[in-house]
Amino acid sequence: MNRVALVSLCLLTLVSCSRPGPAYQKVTALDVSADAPTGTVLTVTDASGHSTSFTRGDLAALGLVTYTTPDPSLKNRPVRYVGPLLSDLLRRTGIPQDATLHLVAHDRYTTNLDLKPLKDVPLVLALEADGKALKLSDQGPVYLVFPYQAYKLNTAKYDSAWVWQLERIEAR
Ligand SMILES: Nc1nc2c(c(=O)[nH]1)N[C@H]1C(S)=C(S)[C@@H](COP(=O)(O)O)O[C@H]1N2
Ligand SMILES: [Mo]
Repeated sequence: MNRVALVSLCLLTLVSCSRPGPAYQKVTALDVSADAPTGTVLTVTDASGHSTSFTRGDLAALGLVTYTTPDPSLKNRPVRYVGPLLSDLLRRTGIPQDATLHLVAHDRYTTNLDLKPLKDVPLVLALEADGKALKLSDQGPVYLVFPYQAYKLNTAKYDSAWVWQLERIEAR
């Protein structure tokens, strides 16, 4: 076997044996457009009834990540979402990672989400889509998105948990 072939084979072996990287990348800053939503955008209530309010800046300060995932409400068009990990928001507010969350949207849509089967699946509280701040008029200011690009998730079960205009999270 010649040298090039041998090196290629070694590289291929390395790539196929290495563990997959995380399903997201870290991001340093949000889009700072002048019309980005201000004031409280999300209120989180723990199981004892204690509430914490978050502005867009508060949420960004949790740390930002991004991934590009097909969006089921947009005929699975790939969209690049940016926002904090839901897991980091839960850590900050003292809510267990395996809680059941009651999600409430501005349009009064509600749904319950059991996080137990989603351990280590990086759900993102998207604040930005394809480089633009999400506003109330386009699914924002907060949109809960799932890494469909990287995890085989039951869409019949989870499409309904992509809550847009998400205003409140209550731990049950
Ligand atoms: N705020 C809000 N989020 C929502 C909904 C809604 O009515 N309001 N519908 C849910 C449901 S049932 C589904 S299947 C997905 C996609 O909804 P769509 O098919 O109506 O676009 O969004 C979810 N998120
Ligand atoms: Mo739905």
